[in-house]
Amino acid sequence: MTRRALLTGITGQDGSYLAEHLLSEGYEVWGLVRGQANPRVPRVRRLLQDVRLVRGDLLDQGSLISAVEKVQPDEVYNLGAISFVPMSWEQAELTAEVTGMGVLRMLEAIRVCSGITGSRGSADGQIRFYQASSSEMFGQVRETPQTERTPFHPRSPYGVAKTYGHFLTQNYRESYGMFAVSGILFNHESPRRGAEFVTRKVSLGAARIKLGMATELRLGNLEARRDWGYAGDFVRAMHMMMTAETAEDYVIGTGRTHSVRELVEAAFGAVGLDWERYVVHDRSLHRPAEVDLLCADPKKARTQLGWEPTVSFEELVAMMVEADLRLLSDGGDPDQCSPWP
Ligand code: NDP
Ligand code: GDR
Repeated sequence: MTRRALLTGITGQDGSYLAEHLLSEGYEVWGLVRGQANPRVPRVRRLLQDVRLVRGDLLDQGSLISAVEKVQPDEVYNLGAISFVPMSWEQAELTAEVTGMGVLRMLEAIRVCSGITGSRGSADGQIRFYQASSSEMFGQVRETPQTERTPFHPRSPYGVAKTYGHFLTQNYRESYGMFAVSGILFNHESPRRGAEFVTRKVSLGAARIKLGMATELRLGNLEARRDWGYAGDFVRAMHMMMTAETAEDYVIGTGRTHSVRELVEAAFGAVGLDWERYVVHDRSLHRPAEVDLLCADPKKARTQLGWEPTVSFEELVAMMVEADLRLLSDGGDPDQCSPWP
């Protein structure tokens, strides 16, 4: 029997890669899309032609119940969120509603549509649920590298909202016996990454300067360290968690950490430029509270799921810079269109 998956966040980076992966595994894939005239929906229709779309919004409980009733999924992947950390200070309440409460609404939609009313054990064979948890939950880290047992200390309204969603997913697993898992994913990037995130900002910046379209790149904190991996690798891990025998949470990352400064050096190096001549440090881009250092210990995923990343930091940066050089040379506007596929 063909398995059916429903994805929120289909118009985002991970939604696109996960949809492609699930289609290649023979799934029927549905994407939840919101808004009356969402400008990203035509792109999904064009580039993910085999994905079927259903209307709904993580802010609207009824719409999620209707979507789950209509699609009758075997698996739900909750990727939808306000995902840009700085925006979570500007719109903290909206972030709590979408990134935090949205998880509750989707879990409730699944619970109601599955007819789960009692306590644990009643949900066997029901809809499986994946929550896109984040390394931002670790925030101010007390140990490095971070594992599934490292305590959380989120440093932004986004991190706090994700922590709520994480514990709620665990709670629905414990309360109702639902197959509900969280992937604690560290930063993952690709040529499809939104232009507001630092890796894409840097790959676009280096490509623009190389092509004579810009003369400088303004960045905030150059000392922050992140464990950056490739999105294509990370969506495989999501699927592995959802098809595992037992419902468990996993840390997913490469186990290597680099500073923003090293990222810039690698990206400008890839186009043969000396970054120090072009990068301007801009204090106004610093965050009210920073996450200084993230580095995953993905041992559990490696040993229990057999998951391994396949793209190194250097390969990832080169891939993104090359894609942006091509996009800009072809006259593409990264704010309006995307370099998919
Ligand atoms: P993106 O920012 O690229 O995509 C976010 C998605 O959320 C978009 O499809 C957006 O749709 C959707 N969305 C926003 N608001 C709503 C809403 N009210 N109802 C339904 N959908 C909504 O994120 P990524 O693909 O990078 O990340 C996917 C998930 O994984 C997110 O939850 C993110 O927080 C989490 N995560 C990401 C990591 C990363 O490094 N990429 C690491 C760890 C966790 P629309 O087009 O309608 O705006
Ligand atoms: P992050 O990603 O906050 O880790 O969240 P982002 O790329 O925005 O920032 C990474 C680090 O780079 C520093 N930085 C800058 N960041 C941006 N965006 N722009 C700049 O100009 C800049 N200069 C320095 C930041 O201070 C930060 O330390 C991402 C998102 O995908 C989340 O949704 C996800 O949960 C986490 O990764 C894991």
